[in-house]
Amino acid sequence: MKKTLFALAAVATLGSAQAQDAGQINIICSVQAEWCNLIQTVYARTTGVKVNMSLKGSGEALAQLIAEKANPKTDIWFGGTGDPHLQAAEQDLTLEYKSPSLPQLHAWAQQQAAQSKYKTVGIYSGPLGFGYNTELLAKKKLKAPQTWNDLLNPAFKGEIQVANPASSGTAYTMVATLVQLMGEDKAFDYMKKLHANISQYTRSGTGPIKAAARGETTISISFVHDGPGEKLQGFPIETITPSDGTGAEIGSMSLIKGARNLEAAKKFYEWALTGPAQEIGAAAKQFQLPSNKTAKVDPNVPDFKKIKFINYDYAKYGASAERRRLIAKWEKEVNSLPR
Ligand code: S7P
Repeated sequence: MKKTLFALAAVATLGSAQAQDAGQINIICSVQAEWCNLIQTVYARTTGVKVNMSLKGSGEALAQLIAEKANPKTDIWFGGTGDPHLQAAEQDLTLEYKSPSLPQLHAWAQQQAAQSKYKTVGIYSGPLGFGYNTELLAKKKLKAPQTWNDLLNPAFKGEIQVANPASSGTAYTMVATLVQLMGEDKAFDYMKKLHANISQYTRSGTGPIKAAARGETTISISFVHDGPGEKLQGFPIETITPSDGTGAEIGSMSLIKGARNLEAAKKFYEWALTGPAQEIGAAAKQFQLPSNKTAKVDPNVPDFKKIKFINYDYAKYGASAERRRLIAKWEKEVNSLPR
């Protein structure tokens, strides 16, 4: 770890003059703790800036930003699914900022910025799919699910976990993906049937794959980039993306309107868009695809070329009214059903 920190500090792009410019920034960090902690350490050691980090999933982060709108305590929101970042932009919670580094980013990351009128930007992407515990499947003599319909197998009753879309950006990505893949009526019929096989709707989107890795559930609906990190810890977990098609998140970053440490936050924002800073994800065993085209892509990052993606409409499904409508419908027509 010491070696990694040293190497990362050496490649960080800010100079030593800035390193003496002590200040602070308040970040809500919506990736996993290992990545947040490594960013905090590397950035503070490289620049001298004190990084106050609060860890929250995407849905919870948006709720906090709405709650503190009149008196923002956050300067920057790093990571988390793109839809809530687009809603924050629409609700005027985030600041318009056009980074000079935009041309270095993949088209999907630039598109996220343009769609929000430059009030957010893509920092990584990751596909939605399934995690499964190989030992539990073998014990139950069951095959790994290949398609969305495979999850309806009655043998999986009580064996699947997914998060609750009201609190989780990951689960909202699933709802929006199914609606786009199947059409709204069929997607809701599907989710009603799936409900019978769900043991628990968790609060956070990363909970289900951790539960599958630890043998607490057989299958999770999750971002598949969260699988290799669990596997590297020795857990019997594999991931797959449905062969009939899936969606992907555009993990995003936003500057907060009314930020108290705006200049420091902008410097962090620029740093976070660089290739070396984006490689910190893989160093922390988090395997999303970096948005900066120059960042090295770790072999554990899912191979996007092998995945069948839907043409996800980020503008439509990132709109507050559409998200509210779909979540209310899910609560009423799906979550209220007995299991
Ligand atoms: O870091 C893993 C990851 O899956 O978690 C992020 C996000 O916080 C999930 O939020 P929810 O709890 O609201 O689902 C993702 O952006 C990221 O890829």
